[in-house]
Amino acid sequence: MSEIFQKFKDGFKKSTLTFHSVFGSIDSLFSSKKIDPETIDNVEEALYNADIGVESTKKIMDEIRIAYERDPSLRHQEITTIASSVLKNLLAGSDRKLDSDEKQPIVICLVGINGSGKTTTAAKLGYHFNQNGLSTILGACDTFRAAANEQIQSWAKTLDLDLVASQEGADAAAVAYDAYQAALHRGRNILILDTAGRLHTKGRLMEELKKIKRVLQKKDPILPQHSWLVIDGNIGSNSIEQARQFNKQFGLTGLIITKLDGTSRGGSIISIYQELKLPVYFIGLGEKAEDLLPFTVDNYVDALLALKKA
Ligand SMILES: Nc1nc2c(ncn2[C@@H]2O[C@H](COP(=O)(O)OP(=O)(O)O)[C@@H](O)[C@H]2O)c(=O)[nH]1
Ligand SMILES: [Mg+2]
Repeated sequence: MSEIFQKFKDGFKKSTLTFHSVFGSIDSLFSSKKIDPETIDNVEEALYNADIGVESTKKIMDEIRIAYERDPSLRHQEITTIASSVLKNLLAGSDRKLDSDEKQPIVICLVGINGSGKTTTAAKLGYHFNQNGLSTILGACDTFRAAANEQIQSWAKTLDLDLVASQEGADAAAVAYDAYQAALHRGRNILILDTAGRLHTKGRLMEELKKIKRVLQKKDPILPQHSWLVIDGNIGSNSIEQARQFNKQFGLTGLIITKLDGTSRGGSIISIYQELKLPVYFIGLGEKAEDLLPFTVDNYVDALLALKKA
């Protein structure tokens, strides 16, 4: 089994447990034990608890009930196979990789509410791309809190990342501009902009984000090529309204969903994708630098439902 799939499995352990609780043990998921109507109800409850969403749960349950009517000797393993194929269909097209052939430096602007994981993710992204042969530089555009600059500086030091730092109260757009200039001059492949957390309802802070965009676009109208919303996976489907507003006001090109390791609601990726139809580039499965993983539908669904044994 690949190391990356193992990380998905470990990361989604809490969500997987919700699903497993229906069957009693991991082994019985793969067993040829017949199911009964009670198990079917329990599966439905487990899917809700994993935050897969009403629509998606209904689609899976419809398929399971049809299959059960057709064949009352349906086995446990067949239920998971049905769930897996419905989920993979629903998520088809949701996984996306950065195209490293894009015009460089590729600018990725991270936005989202306070505490969603932007700063940590900016550092993890820098580390990930560096590890994969793409040079990066970070721009510390969270000038709102004094601690923000220290936090990103400490990450940069630990992970040996290039950083354009800032001062509390500085103009975030000016920092973005300087960071872009630095990326150009130093020939970096990717510039990652960390920004201040804001509620989508706070007009002034939204204006600050728009200004970052305007200033970059003066340099090149295609900038920033990527605007990714960083969402806390613990909040799950409750974050959909927040995402809609960011999308409307700032324009999003993708998502990063963090903290999926700390929740049993790891199915939230499905409901979020169903609503927003924005591609998911990475997911966060822990606090360490290497805990940001490129999102793939197969790894995700197989890990969530524990379809492959570790
Ligand atoms: N368990 C876990 N914690 C995370 C993950 N991503 C971020 N965090 C933690 O979430 C907290 C807030 O992160 P931060 O990057 O400061 O959020 P920001 O306000 O959006 O910049 C920090 O304690 C991070 O260590 C993740 O994928 N898993
Ligand atoms: Mg931050």
